[in-house]
Amino acid sequence: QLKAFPKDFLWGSASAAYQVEGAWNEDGKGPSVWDEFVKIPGKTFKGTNGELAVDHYHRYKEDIALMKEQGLKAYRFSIAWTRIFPNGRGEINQAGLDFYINLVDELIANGIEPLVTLYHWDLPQALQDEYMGWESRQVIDDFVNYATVLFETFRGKVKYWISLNEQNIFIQLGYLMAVHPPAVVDPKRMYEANHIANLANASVIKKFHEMDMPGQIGPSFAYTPNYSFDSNPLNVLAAEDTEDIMANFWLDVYAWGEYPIFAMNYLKEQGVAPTIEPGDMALLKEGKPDFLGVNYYQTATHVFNPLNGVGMGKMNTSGKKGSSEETGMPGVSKKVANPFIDRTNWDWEIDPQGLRIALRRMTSRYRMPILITENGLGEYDKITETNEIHDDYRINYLSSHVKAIQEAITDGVTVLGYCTWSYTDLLSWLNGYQKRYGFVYVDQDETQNGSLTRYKKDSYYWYQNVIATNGEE
Ligand code: BGP
Repeated sequence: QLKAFPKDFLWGSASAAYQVEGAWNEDGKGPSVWDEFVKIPGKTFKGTNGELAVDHYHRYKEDIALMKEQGLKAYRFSIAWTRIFPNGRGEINQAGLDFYINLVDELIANGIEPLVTLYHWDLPQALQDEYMGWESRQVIDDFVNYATVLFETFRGKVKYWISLNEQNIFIQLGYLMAVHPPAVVDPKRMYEANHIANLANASVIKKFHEMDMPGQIGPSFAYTPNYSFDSNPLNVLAAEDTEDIMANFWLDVYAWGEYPIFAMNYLKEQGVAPTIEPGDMALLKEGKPDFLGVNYYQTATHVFNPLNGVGMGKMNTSGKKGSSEETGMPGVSKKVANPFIDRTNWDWEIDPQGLRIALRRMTSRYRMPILITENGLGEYDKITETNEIHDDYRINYLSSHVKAIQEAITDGVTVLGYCTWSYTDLLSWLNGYQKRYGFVYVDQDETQNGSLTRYKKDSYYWYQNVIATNGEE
């Protein structure tokens, strides 16, 4: 017998500033690292960027009207730091702040709970130029200062805050795989920047609590649970080591203020462990979040990988199934296909049980409430001549994941809410506009040409019913 979803469960959906807003240089906004990065030829799919995106900046009322009609309970969005502080700090740009004041007011007026992400990857370029962004401890004060303005502005109005979105992703893709800014391959710099991001995250959470803010705050972690390919103990150990290096390495810090033992030893052996200064570990413990946010898309299955084995491969950003390269950590593990699991056209494994496993692992290790801040299916969608979008594949994906959440709740996990990725279609950082996630189709083709007209997909109506029945469908 499955337990029912809690009465006040936050049925939500999510987006991020750079991926939806557009208006990249309007009303005093300064450039972010992404505004600059997309100008480098070859960095994104066919040169797509978020300069116009889906023009949510000018169309937010229309988008919120669609949310209201659907019955959406919560909308997660991110604030662009460069709208508030065009150069990262200094004078507040009131016009930029006003946009978010209006957005939050409009959501609340329509009965939708705003869930605000402080940082979804769009670091002010000025701070990158001045002191190398996340590589300098100066970023900690600047981030706290920026967040404090938002806490003061939205005190009492915004009850759920996400500190950093997917620190594990922006750090690894930025400093190891070189596909996000600042696009370098340097593990030592990566772990240093990551440690500083941990300190910034803890500092902002600590500040939130010191200010006695009504509400809750936590980071969003991109959790890909790791499986062993089989019962060969070598492979089982490989999967456990991967879990330590790729997941516990962030989650243990958020929840406990400690780095996991095996992962840290591995980094020391590689000569890439971060520099820990006196006071750092105490600060990490003081910045304890109220919940853990999790972005769940897929699982990964591993075998042992010898020291001379495969390293970091290229990921599939083309949308051609099977085009991703082999990837692994020499001396630890290598990712292999899981014979029980199908994949998307971008080679992301579709594994609803993996979400239940993720929620249970996080709960048994940390015993904290969990907010699912992202989950969804990126696929090609077709619009018919009568403007319908029959995305049954997305409905299947989401509905099997909703079921897995209910199973996890029945198992004893505390889940505050569920945000699908994404509300409208939007820019996929590296995959352009052809990889769609939304309930709402946006007329924007892969060469960024389109009317930006919104159309409801079949999944829009499906979720409307999920919300109306509190998950019973
Ligand atoms: C997460 C990000 C989102 C979003 C999503 C889908 O990592 O937080 O911003 O983009 O993944 O990823 P993609 O666009 O690469 O398919």
